[in-house]
Order: sequence, then structure tokens, then C-alpha cells
Amino acid sequence: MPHEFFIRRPRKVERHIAYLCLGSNLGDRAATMAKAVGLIARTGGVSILKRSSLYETPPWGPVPQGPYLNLVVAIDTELSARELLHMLLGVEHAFGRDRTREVRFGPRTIDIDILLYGDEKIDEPDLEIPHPRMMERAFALMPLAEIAPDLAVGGVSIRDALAGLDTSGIVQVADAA
Ligand code: PH2
Ligand code: MG
Ligand code: MG
Repeated sequence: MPHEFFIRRPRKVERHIAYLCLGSNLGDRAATMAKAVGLIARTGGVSILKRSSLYETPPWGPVPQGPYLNLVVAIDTELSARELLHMLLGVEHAFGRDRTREVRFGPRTIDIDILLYGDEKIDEPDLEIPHPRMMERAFALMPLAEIAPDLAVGGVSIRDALAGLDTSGIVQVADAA
């Protein structure tokens, strides 16, 4: 066996650009969102490239609940998609999110969803990328289109997808910080 086989080489670090959608509709929503973005920014192996404005959005889905604040950040990361997921679950937990006591699509202090991870497609029970419902959700596409208007997902431009959605009731509440 060639001896090179045993030489330990530094792991080649792969970087990906990922887009994260943050949402909150419980507690001090704006403060929670700002702190969550701060925690993500301070994570090793993650840097924030862009942050959208903050949007107030009507609740999407089957559960009657209060309005959300949503924003999208673009990050450059050397974490794998799964490492990123675990980091984000940790951030959610830090803001009191208790998944054992909540309703699917129901109210939450903070939700951080991975919309896109490079152009990878991942289909696992706890990790689906692109986010399977992102193209139907104006609350995610509006901030995403603000920072990455030329993206397409599965051959569909996010601008075209957004044009087909109801965006009434979505209000931009703050400029990108
Ligand atoms: N998140 C949900 C359910 N509904 N609606 C809006 N407007 N924004 C959200 O982030 C959101 C939602 C569950 O993750
Ligand atoms: Mg969500
Ligand atoms: Mg989520």
C-alpha cells in the first residue's frame, strides 16, 4: 500500500452559502430575533454575509396565532448542513423553545429554518433542503428576494414564485441592521 495513504492531510474545508429564515411570534419578538442573529454571527465557522429587513407577517398555516416577525440571513459556513441544523436547534433552545410542548406550525419564541444550503438537496426525516414549503411562503420568500433576488430553486425563480403568492399584510418594519 503506498505510504501516502497514511499521511494525515488537513481536512479540506468546504464552504457553503446557506439561507436561514428566522421567525418569532411570542415574547419580545424583535429583541429575540436580534439576539438570535447575534448568536449565529458569533458561531465558529459561520459568518453572516447579508441580513434582510425585518418583516411583520400574518401567521401562515392552520393554527390561529399572532403575527410573526421574519427575516432571512445569508451565511457563509464551513459547518455541514447537519452541524448547522444542530447549531440552530441550540440557538432555538437558548431562547426557551421547547419542542416537546408545542403545536406543529403553532406559535414560537424563535424558529430558525434552513431554506437553502448551497445547491444541495437533502432528504432526511429531520432535514429537508431546500425547505419543502419555502416556495409557498411569502414570509420567507419576501425577505429572501430582498437579499438574493436572482436565486432559483428547482428551476423556479424565487421572484416568480413570490409573484404568485399573497403578500398582503406583510409589512417591512425595519431596515437591515
Ligand atoms: N412559522 C410557522 C408557522 N407560520 N407564519 C409566519 N408568518 N411566519 C413564520 O415564520 C411562521 C408562520 C412555523 O414554523
Ligand atoms: Mg418554520
Ligand atoms: Mg423550524
